[in-house]
Amino acid sequence: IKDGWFREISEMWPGQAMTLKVNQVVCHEKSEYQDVLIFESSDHGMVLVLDNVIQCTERDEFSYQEMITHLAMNAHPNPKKVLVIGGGDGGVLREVVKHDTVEEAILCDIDEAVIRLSKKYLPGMSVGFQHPKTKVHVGDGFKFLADRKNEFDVIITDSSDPEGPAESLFQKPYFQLLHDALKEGGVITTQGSENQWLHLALITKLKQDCKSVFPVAEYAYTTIPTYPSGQIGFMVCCKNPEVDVKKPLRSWPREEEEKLCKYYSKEIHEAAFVLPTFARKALEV
Ligand code: AAT
Repeated sequence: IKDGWFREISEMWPGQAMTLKVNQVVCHEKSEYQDVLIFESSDHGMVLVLDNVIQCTERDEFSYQEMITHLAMNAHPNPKKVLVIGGGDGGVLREVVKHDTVEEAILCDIDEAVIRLSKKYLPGMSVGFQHPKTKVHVGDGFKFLADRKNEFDVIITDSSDPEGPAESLFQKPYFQLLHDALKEGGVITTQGSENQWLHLALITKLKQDCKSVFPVAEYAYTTIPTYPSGQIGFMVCCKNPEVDVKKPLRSWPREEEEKLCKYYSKEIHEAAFVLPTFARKALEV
């Protein structure tokens, strides 16, 4: 923070940086795993920053949290048991429990500080932790998955970027663990290493790794002003080769959809997989 502005400078997006005006810093601490900063911004509400990377702002978090959740949930016919890896702010849990089919939603985040501070300063997201169907486990997502087999209908990896504690969550052995932890017909989404403007080569590799483990692996994206270049992508994969994850298997009636979601709709579910030509061609290989 310099002269009242936070700048998101990182080698992951060379030569560019999102800048937000700071009203006041509400907390700043070094946890066991990362530097945790929460500040109140002038126009984007509260902002959560880990190791100098913006994780969410109250103004636009719904785009990311809704899309990473409902792309997976609505590509499954009957998701009952759901796992969230990362997601310590609680926003993805908040979205998961919007589905009446859910019986149990477990969240595993590596950092208790993110969970504790989100409960204190990000009530609109951490409301997810209050739901009776949710359970929290503090620990590394990779290790948590290692002894889970054939257990979940949907697994959502809402992790930070590949540099830092989430590095292992972007590699092939992790996708194998995800695959094996799913029941038959299970679906996953993962944070897809930023976006097509910045990391096309990384995304291509990510998709290839997913394809070598899952019969169905597709890339989708959403727009979100406060993530680098205003977009972030997801890998959406399914264990059942017959399922087309691009088409929602389930959807809410329009009126309910509008009550539950501010960004997601059944139309945007399909549109999220339509890529501009340069990205589509790169990801075809
Ligand atoms: N919904 C907010 C968006 C995030 S949060 C990422 C979460 O992943 C953090 O709470 C962090 O503590 C957790 N995390 C990191 N590594 C691990 C791990 N190995 N196991 C479990 N949880 C982990 C993501 C924002 C994306 C930013 C885009 N630039």
